[in-house]
Amino acid sequence: MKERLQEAITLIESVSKKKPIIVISHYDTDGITSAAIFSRAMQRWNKKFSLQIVKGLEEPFIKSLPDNHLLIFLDLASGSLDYLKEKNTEVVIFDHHEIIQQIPSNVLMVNPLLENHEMLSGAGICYLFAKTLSEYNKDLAHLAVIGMVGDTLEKNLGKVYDEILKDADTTIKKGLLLYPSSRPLDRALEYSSNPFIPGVTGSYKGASEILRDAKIPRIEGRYKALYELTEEEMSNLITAIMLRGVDEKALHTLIGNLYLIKLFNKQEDAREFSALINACSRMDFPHISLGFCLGNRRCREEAEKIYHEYKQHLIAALKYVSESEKISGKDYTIINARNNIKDTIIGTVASIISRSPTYNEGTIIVALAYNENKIKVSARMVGREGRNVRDVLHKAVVEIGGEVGGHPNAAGCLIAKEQEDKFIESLKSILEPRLSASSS
Ligand SMILES: [Mn+2]
Repeated sequence: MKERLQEAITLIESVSKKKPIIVISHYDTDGITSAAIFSRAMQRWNKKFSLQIVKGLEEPFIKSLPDNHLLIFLDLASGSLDYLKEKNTEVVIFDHHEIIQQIPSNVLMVNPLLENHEMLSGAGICYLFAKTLSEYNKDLAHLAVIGMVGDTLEKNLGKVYDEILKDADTTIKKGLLLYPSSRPLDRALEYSSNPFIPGVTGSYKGASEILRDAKIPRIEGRYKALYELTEEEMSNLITAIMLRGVDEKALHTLIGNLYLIKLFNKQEDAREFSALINACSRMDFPHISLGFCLGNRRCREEAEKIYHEYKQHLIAALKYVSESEKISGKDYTIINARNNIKDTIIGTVASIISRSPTYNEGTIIVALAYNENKIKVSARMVGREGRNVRDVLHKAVVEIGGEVGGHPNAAGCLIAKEQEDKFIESLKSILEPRLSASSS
């Protein structure tokens, strides 16, 4: 990795004398923190560049990029090598995604998968790049920690991350991974969607009650934050959550390390920042979260407003789902939210309810929301065992048209609004167990 990073620095140094630089990064938390680290490092290195944040790399977009520029990709592009081969210019990629095509000669790839290196997120790679450039960039390490939890890499950390965590002066505390761990617990519980706690998620009253049950007192008018709990309080809280129907096994997967980092001179939960950055992107304000990462106070205010709004959207959506009429059968539930839930959060809503104890393992959840003249469809499987939801969607859109993307346990598609009834009917017939064995 060291040699590759050095090569990248040499290449950027020489090509930047002849060509302008375009940097392109991904819109999720890891991509935004990658962009923040990279931008600051380039600025300190006196390199000018323009930056774009994108949701993905489609062929037309890559085609539209100019040839006489140095193209630098962060946290993406490992899967787009065949398109990049066509570009008549130098390309540098800092990424950790799978490399499925031959690396063309105009591309310099920095990717831990290439050399059996410890897995790093995009922000982790960008941080190593920045630190190789100058030790002064060590003050960007906290952003690499946010990227790490954004991409949920924390279950398997190696030596490089040990050092990054040290550079960021991170405090690590074991406990329940309920965020924000650095804010009063009543709010953290009210907004908790993972775990989804029946009677508590979305209800301030329920949150106060569970804290009373767990014997967690108010001190000077406010509840303790998760990271301030004693061991006994932590275990009381875990028991109280289990008593509300959250499965013990599911809860145990939510016990792990809390990462507390400093940003704006305060100790804060890295997961909370990751969620905030993600919320800004989902609400279409990636530049605000980028400014936030770079320490801009006005962006911080804006980002917090957007994040708050995003959480309210989510809570309102969950409330809508719990009260609305659903189409249910054996092992499936279809939620047609129409205009009642924003299309940008319908996937998150489907994910949250697929983790709620209301549904049995193997249940398929399909949620629909309008997006102008289209309908955004998100399908999730509850638990690990069950039908392949991507295949289910594929079958359902065969006749009406629509492109399906995703994985066997989480997939989505866009369909035309006129096809609403037809889609639901065809979905039902695929999900219903056959009433008779006869086929024509
Ligand atoms: Mn990533």
